Amino acid sequence: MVYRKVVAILGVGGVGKTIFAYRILKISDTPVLTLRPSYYRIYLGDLEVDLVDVPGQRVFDVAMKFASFKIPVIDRLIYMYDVTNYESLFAISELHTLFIERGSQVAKG
Ligand SMILES: Nc1nc2c(ncn2[C@@H]2O[C@H](COP(=O)(O)OP(=O)(O)OP(=O)(O)O)[C@@H](O)[C@H]2O)c(=O)[nH]1
Ligand SMILES: [Mg+2]
Repeated sequence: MVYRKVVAILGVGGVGKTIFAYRILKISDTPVLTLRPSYYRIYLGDLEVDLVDVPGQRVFDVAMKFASFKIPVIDRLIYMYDVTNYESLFAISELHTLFIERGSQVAKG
């Protein structure tokens, strides 16, 4: 039995989402601006993880792009911020608020 989980990486532009995915996959490239969603598959024993790297620069942009993918089930969210950029930390809470609002709309509909 293979278990499959979908994990999305969220955070504003430039916080290191793509390089984080690259590190996990041991890809040594330097990432360029992410314009499209990228899916990376990771195998951990009998767990199959689809890591979703989300494009977008500002909070609303990231949230809208993420919503537009219409991923049916997301098991985990990874929120990333840049420790040298205070605003990118606040952005996480704004992103989470937008995500919860969207989630409750889906639940109501
Ligand atoms: N050395 C080092 N470089 C980092 C780290 N995080 C990010 N960077 C660099 O910062 C830049 C932005 O990182 P990305 O991984 O592209 O950031 P992103 O969140 O995917 O940003 P988007 O361009 O919006 O997709 C890249 O040039 C990375 O090489 C880190 O922890 N260590
Ligand atoms: Mg990126």
